[in-house]
Amino acid sequence: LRNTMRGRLLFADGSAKLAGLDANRLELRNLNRIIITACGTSYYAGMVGEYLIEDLAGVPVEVEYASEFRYRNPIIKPGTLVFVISQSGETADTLAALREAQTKGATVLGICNAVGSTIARESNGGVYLHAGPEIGVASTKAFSSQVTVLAMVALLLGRERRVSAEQGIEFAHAIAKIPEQIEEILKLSDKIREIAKKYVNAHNFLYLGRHYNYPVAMEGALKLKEISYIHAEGYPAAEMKHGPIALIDENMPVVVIAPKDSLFDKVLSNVREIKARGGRIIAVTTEDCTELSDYADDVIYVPKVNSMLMPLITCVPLQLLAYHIAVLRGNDVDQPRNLAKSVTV
Ligand code: F1P
Repeated sequence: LRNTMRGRLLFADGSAKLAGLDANRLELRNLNRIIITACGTSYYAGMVGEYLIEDLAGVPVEVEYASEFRYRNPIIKPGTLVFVISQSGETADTLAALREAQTKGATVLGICNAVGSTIARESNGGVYLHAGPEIGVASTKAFSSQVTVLAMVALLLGRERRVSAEQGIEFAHAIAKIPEQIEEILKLSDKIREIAKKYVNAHNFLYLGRHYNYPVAMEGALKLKEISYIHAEGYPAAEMKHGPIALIDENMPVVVIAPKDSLFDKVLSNVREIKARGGRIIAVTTEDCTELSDYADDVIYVPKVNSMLMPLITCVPLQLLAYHIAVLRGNDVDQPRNLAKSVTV
């Protein structure tokens, strides 16, 4: 994450085509619509990107699974810019989406980790994450780096449209503080292991979040599925009433991402509903929250940051929770069964 943020993304990378955002200034200036397409964790990073770009720049964004994009007939008109996101740069569906978009005349910018990968080479431009190799199959630091790059894309687009210089500087400073704040969360690993011990035998988990933390809920659930083989679903907290609430009982832990922000009261009302149905709650909230300890069985406190950057913070305890549950279950977290590092077929 530090490398991604140190500005290396602004410089050309030898033979590689992903020369950074500055190299694509023209494409970024002229766009009127963005499509982001990716698979798995990269897709959830794309969802955060959608929120960021629409909030900061007011440009309409659609996010679509690359695994679907290739099978339908997406409308791409002049002024549509396509971003493909892939840690490995080799995911077959994402590569196919890239080619489909290019066939339709779109400029495609890649956000990739693997230097010289096929997606990096075939993209018309873009950004390398420089996050270092992902040792495990399940993406973790790639997610943080992808969201960081998307925050920078949003900031750049916003500065050219409606974000003032002061707001831009404040946002950039907030991004720069994130690595230290993540270091603080990593110190909670032992505490999260203790929490994990209580839930190691669960068969189903529900993850809930609102707004910027909805994609994090999806990503948290994916991490648990990938490495612990426990079924988990991520939902927007307000959707709970439209179905998943029927599942809630003492056997299904609910992970609620509930930072103390403008939506906190709404999430708290979800928490009360879960409690009233005997559900067990693991809450992730910010250090200034005093209310959740009355309802949640376990509370993980994280530093408070700008709501737009909260996914960079809240994803980490969820990664640690999935990691500890998986280790306690005796799983190989680096090589989970049935999963490939690059899904090339
Ligand atoms: C996409 C992805 C990862 C997941 C696993 C399988 O990969 O779904 O998010 O953790 O590794 O592939 P990529 O296109 O980002 O490399």
